[in-house]
Amino acid sequence: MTTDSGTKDITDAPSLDKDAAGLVKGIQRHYLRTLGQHTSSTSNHYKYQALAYTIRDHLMQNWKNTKDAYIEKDGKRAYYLSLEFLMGRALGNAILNLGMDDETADALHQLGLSYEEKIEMERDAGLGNGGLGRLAACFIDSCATLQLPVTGYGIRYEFGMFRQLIQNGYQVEEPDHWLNYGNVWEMNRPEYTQRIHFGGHSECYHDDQGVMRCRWADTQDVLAIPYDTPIPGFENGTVNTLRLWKSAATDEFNLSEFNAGDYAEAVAAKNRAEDISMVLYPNDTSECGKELRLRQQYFLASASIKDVLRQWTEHHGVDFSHFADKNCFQLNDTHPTISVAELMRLLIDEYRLEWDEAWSITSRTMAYTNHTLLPEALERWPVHMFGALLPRLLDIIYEINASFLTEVADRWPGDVERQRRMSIIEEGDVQQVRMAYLAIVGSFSVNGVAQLHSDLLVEGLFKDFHELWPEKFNNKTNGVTQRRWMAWCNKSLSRLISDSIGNGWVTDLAQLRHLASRVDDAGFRQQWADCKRENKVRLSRLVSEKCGVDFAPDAMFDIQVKRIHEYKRQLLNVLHVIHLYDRIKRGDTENWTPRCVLIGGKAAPGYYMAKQIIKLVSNVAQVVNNDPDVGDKLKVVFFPNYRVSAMEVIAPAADLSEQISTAGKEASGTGNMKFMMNGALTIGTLDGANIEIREEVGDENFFLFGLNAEEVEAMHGHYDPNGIIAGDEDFKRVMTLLECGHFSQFEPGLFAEIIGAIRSDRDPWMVAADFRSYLDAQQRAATAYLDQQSWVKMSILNTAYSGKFSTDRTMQDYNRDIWKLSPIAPN
Ligand code: 62N
Repeated sequence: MTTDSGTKDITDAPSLDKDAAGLVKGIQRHYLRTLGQHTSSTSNHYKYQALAYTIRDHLMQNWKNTKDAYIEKDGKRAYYLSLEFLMGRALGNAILNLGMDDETADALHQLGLSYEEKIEMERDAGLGNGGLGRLAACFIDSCATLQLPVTGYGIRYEFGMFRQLIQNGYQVEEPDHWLNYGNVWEMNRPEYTQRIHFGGHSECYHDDQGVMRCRWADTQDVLAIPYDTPIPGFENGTVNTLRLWKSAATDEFNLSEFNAGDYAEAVAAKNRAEDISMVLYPNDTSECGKELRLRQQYFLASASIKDVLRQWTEHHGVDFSHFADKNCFQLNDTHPTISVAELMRLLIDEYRLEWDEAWSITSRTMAYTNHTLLPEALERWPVHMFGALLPRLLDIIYEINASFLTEVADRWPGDVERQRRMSIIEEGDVQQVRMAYLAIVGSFSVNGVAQLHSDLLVEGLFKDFHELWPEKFNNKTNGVTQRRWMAWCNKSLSRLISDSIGNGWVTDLAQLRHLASRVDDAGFRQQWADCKRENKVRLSRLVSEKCGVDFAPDAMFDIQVKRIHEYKRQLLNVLHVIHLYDRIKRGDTENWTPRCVLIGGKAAPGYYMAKQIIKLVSNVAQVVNNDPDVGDKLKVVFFPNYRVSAMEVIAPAADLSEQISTAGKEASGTGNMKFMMNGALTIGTLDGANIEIREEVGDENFFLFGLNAEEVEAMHGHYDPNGIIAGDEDFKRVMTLLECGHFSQFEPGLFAEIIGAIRSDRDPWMVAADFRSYLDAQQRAATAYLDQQSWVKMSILNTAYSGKFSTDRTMQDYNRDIWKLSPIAPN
């Protein structure tokens, strides 16, 4: 386009050809001109990069159009604040969402390159621990597909989740320097840098109008530099943004030290600033209490809120009267909850609003999602640490608490015990800031992530708050994105499904229910079984490569992958494996169902018991896999370095999904949904979203066992594991094998703590209580598997009834009840 003055518009880039020929040209151009590669024989990595740049080119115009449309429509917007975004690989997802899969395959074929090899060159973006981080990634995928104006805000960790090696059966952690070879998907935006304060002190002063005000003085500042990643919707022209902040030293920070002549101290200070975004904390439950972690939380909160206020004032000036109608922050657990105090601080100290007005805005803008019922996982920060690092924010929290406790006192006059219980500040040897309580007080919405979890929250942990503000509390059952967890990772099944019911399920997962009527079609069942088998062959190759064990594709693939934690009860799984081994050794193998058991997941580096459990799985695997009596009846592996890209191979190949947490402990689970969607049957307790999965698929297509949450609670004080063991011949033999050192021949006493935990009447996870019922359910599953015709029917029905568990549905629920955004389509 040429303007009146005869100049050309710099934003008016020529459009690109989406066909294979266009892609070939793009790949060739980037290989030479962007990457400077001259010979076709150099490493695959440059070829991956050339492809990734080419695909990225196709996102850019849509990204710009989406931003323009959001600005032009000026609708309400939401921000997903999360310390974790477990994105995995981006290339395949972008290709899928652009609808360019066939063209890409064709282009790579023309260039004599392998599609799969290029995909595998990409490092996972592992900026999360587990379910909570992956949920954030699925959420922003669905928001883009639904054309909701939602931006993700997080931290650009230099080191993501550690790489897990297994050495001599033990977990060994290696740093994950995932940016080593560059990141094609991020765009550095230094022009939006923010300045973040730490330390110093708060002081009062009179402003130019003589009004008494507070400010935060003598701070040590750090810069927050944004890096944007495009988040494409499915074939809809929308590309949303994930904005991740990197920390950097300020110039004058260095300069003042430099002028004082202390060069070394200047460089060290620079390091301290850059520490903030250096590493993801690998704890998936209890908070570590480290000051650096609190720095990370404030860094994210402050940078993100300032970024939103910058955009607001650019378009609306300093009139905040409609801010709460136009903006909503969703807090992913308590990790970014300091946002409540930071928004207050900015409105009061920087924009000079009155307290009440600022509070009205803040508490109509924040919404909090809880992801755990474990009391030890609730974040608390020592007041002294808080005050030293964020003095002005501590002032504000005290003031929020004071007016909150007045409200409590008005509602329950004289109930000082209740005030003590509900206070944001916990009294005791060391005073602590209770972040969950700050989140509840500061938010208009508080939600759990599955119905049972939400019910238990208001009956237990948050009971007092529910009595005060029942209207705040709600449930939003989790989901997963079917684009990654079916359309991309299970292409053969996706094709079969689309051939059968059309491809509407890709954006409307409920349509899968139309598959239910196909279960009586023997031809369809055969095709379904063929897809599963093909996926099992693919997983077998991976297992053979990573574990050196051969999985026979006709055996039942029995899989538990998730973080290693006592409440998730990988131990119960191992006890069952030992029981199967024991049966084989005793010759009790009539009507045997061959099984391949795969267990994978990372342990928090400081979690001793979790690491012992990994060692136990490895040792049991060692014995079982090398016993000639066992042969193909049973194989067991500990799958190393479980992560998003591994799940893309594992979920499509699973027959049986292990969801065996102690009832009332797993908030939701989301792996359970990925397995169900891919046609696995669940063996599970009445916990988290398992309950809803069973409701959807029907009891006859689900292997239920174990105590329910109420029974678990009632059992405390009466639990007698040693009695249970003594009364159960199978259990006794399993314990004998463990206790005689059969799985620790050269390391006597190795599993003493594990044995002690199983036998302890204070075992909070009650492994022994569910042992018998678990074995029975496993036997039902094994028997069912022998009838392949009926198993395949159940498999189809699991997929057919998985429609509820799409994050498209979850995001529509958040939007209807909490965010209230209008979808905006770009031009
Ligand atoms: C999971 F830094 N939580 C739930 F210590 N937490 O366990 C699972 F503060 O049931 C849900 O399905 C899932 O969330 C999604 O709702 C989870 O993954 C963490 O990863 C985590 C990370 C850091 C911390 C605490 C918990 C800490």
